[in-house]
Amino acid sequence: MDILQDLENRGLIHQTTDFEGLHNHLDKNQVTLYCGFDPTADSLHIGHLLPITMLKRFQQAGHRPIALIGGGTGMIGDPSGRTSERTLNDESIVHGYTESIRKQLAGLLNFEAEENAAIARDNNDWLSKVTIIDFLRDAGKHFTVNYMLAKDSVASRIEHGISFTEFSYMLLQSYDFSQLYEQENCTLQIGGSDQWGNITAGLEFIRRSRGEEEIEAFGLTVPLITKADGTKFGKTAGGAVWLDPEKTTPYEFYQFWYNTDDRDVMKFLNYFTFLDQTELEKLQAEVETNPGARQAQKRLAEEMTKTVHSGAALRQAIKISDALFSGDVRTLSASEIEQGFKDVPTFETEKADILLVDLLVDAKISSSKRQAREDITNGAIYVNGDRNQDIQHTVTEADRLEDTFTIIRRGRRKYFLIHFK
Ligand code: 485
Repeated sequence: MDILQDLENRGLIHQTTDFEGLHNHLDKNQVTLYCGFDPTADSLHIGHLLPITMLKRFQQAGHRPIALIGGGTGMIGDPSGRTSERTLNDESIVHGYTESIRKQLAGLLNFEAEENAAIARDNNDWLSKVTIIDFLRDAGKHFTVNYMLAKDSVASRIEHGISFTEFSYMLLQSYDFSQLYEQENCTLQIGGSDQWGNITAGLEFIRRSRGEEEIEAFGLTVPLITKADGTKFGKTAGGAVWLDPEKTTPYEFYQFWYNTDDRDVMKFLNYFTFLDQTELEKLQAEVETNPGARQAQKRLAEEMTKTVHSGAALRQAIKISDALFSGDVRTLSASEIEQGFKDVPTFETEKADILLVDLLVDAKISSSKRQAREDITNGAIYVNGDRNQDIQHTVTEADRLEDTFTIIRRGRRKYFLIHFK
C-alpha cells in the first residue's frame, strides 16, 4: 500500500516540505516519525485525534511512530495559532498533565508491535538538561531573529506583543526534532497546520547545525477540520470534546459523532476511520438515498467510540441512545442513567414518598400546582417512560430505578432526573 497516496486520497495532507522526496523516502525505508503533544490540560481532546490517527496510519503501513510529550515545552507555551499569551502553569501541574496524557496516548497507539512498536518520549528529558549557555550557542546561533519574526506564530502577535518566552518556543521544538533525528533516526515530523512554522524551523535547524544542505528529513501537516455549517469542529454547547471519559462520557462522545451533518460525514469517515473503500462507498450511497436513516453517522460514531473508549463503552452508549430515543428507560443501569442524563435538569430530594403533583412543582417541571395537574391529565407526563395520568399518584420506592432515580419526561423530549438521596 502507498501510504502517501492513501493520505492524499483521504484529503489528509495539507502541506509537505517535499512531497516527491518524502514519497521516495517512505517507499525505501521504515521511517521513524513523530508528533508532539503539549500538556496544557489533563486530557487530550478531539482536536488531537487527527494527528494521532495519522501516526496510526503510518504505523499500519510499517513505519515507526513516536508520541512526543512536551513535558518541557509545556512549561513554555506554543504561540502558534493563538492570539494571546498563555498563563504559565506550575511545574507540578504540568507534571500531572504530562502523566495523564502519556496514559491516554498509551491506549491509542500500538506500543507492542513486533517490528515497529510505537514509542513515547518526553522532551523534558533533554530540555531540562541543556544549559542556557549551550542552548544559545548551539541552537540560538542557527536562527536569525529576522527568520523568527517572519513566522506566522510570531508575526501575528507583534502588534499586541509576545513575550521572549513564547518567542523562543520554536527553538525548543526545533531542538526536539534535531534530538529525535539524532537519537531515534526520526526523519519526519507531523502536526496540525498551525505547526508548519515550528516543523520547518526544525528542518532548518537540522540542516544548519550539521552544515549540510541535503538532509533526508521532512515535515507534513494535516488540514484544519472545517464544517459545512461554518461552526468550529470539536466544540459543543458543553465546550471541548475530551478523550477522557470522566470529562466527556462515552455516550456524549458517541452523540457528538452521531450528530455530524450529512454534508460532513463522508469527510470525517475518510479522515478518522480505517473503513475500506467498499464500505465507504456503500455509506456514501446511504447518505445520498436515505439520509434519514443516518447509517453513515452511526458507523462513524461506532468506530470512534470503540477506538477511543472500548467495545463495552460503545454498547452502553448505544443502549442509552436507544432508551432515550424510544423513551423506554427502565432497562438502564445507574451508571447508564448518570451518563445519559448528565446534562438533563436534575432535582435532588430526601423525601421518601412525594405526590407526583408536588414533585413536578418542586423540581420545576411544571410552573404551578394547577399546571402540574393539567400536565398530568393531558397525558404530558411520563414516569420512567410510562404515561401517568393519575393526579393522586404518589411517587414511591416502586417508581425508583436502581433504588435511586426517577426519570420524568414532559412532552415528547423534555427529560428531568429525580435523584432520591
Ligand atoms: O517537539 C515538539 C514539542 C511540542 C509539540 C510539538 C513538537 C507540541 C506543539 N507545539 C503543540 O502545541 N501542539 C498542539 C497541542 O499540543 O495541543 C496541537 C496542535 C495541533 C496538532 C496537535 O497538537 O495545535 O495542530 O499538531 C497534535
